[in-house]
Amino acid sequence: MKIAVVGATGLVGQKILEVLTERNFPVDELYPVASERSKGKKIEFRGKQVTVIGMKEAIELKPHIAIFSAGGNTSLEWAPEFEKVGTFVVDNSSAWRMHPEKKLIVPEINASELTVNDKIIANPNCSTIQMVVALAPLHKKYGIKRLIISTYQSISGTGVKAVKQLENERAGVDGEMAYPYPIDKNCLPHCDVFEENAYTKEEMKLINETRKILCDDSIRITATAVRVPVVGGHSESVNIEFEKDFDLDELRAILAQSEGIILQDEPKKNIYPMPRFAHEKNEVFVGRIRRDFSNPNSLNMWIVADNLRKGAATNAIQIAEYLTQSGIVK
Ligand code: A2P
Ligand code: 11C
Repeated sequence: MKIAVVGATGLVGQKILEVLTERNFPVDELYPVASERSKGKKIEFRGKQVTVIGMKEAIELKPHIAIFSAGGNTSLEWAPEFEKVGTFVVDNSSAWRMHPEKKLIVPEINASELTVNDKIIANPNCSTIQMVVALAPLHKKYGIKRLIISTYQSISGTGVKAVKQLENERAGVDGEMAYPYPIDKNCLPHCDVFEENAYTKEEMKLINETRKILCDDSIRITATAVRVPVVGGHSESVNIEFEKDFDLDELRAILAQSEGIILQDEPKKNIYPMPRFAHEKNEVFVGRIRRDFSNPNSLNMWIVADNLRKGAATNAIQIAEYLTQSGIVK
């Protein structure tokens, strides 16, 4: 396979190269693409130095699959150009996620919807991916009526600039700020920009993308997304109201048997999901599962995953794996 990684010098791009190697993805030729200012730079892939090329050059090379992680505007402009030469694009940005004709894919849930006609495939937002992996099997069994979500999102979701801000703050030096306030010893109820309705874009992604992936616009969802001084790994407190009542042991068993989920739910032994534990893992960790005694058919759970892996690189590569293994990409 000829694989282009667009945004190869970025945080997610670098993770994509790492995960391609770890999962032994069949890459015969790798085309790392970045902005004009990075053209000619060398990056390492599978122990070899590979030269970063520009977008036009990559399109001429007609890769089988291009995995994009270079921002929404880059995807809007360039994904259709790759499509024209027959490349399948797996896009990590928000550009195509809510497009009515583009599919929003989490392989454990809906990869089987993909066909040869899906040339631009959207990878959901990191906080959505980890949550729907846990929700989908429960929705199937008990029917989700309403979700109340609070997130505790790490700074690597913002990018290199935010990681640098925290390092500078901890070292006591001045530098460029990714956030309007210090992030060390702080929590910002502010992920991505505010919209007219007083929710942030991140909160609206959780609402809209979840409904699209679970194919159910009737689910009522509300969310508060918070940035915390954790370098990697997003955590989420999710309150779920179901249509049907549930047996907690049965519900736990469903989660434990579901693909991509690791149940960590032994609170008496202090076993519950945490970003430190989820770091560099591809699975979604679920715990603190307990009945919400204030409302019928309801429970609370705590969901954690590595946002650069399952939230971005791993999910995108699982989509690429499905494309090759199903014979959609030949
Ligand atoms: P570059 O390193 O040349 O700026 P991050 O989100 O971690 O900042 O990474 C963004 C990635 O997207 C980087 O690899 C960046 O390349 C790349 N990128 C940004 N703008 C463009 C563009 N117009 N065309 C191609 N790649 C881009
Ligand atoms: C964050 N979820 O943690 C974001 C990062 O729409 O793909 C990814 C933004 C996106 O801030």
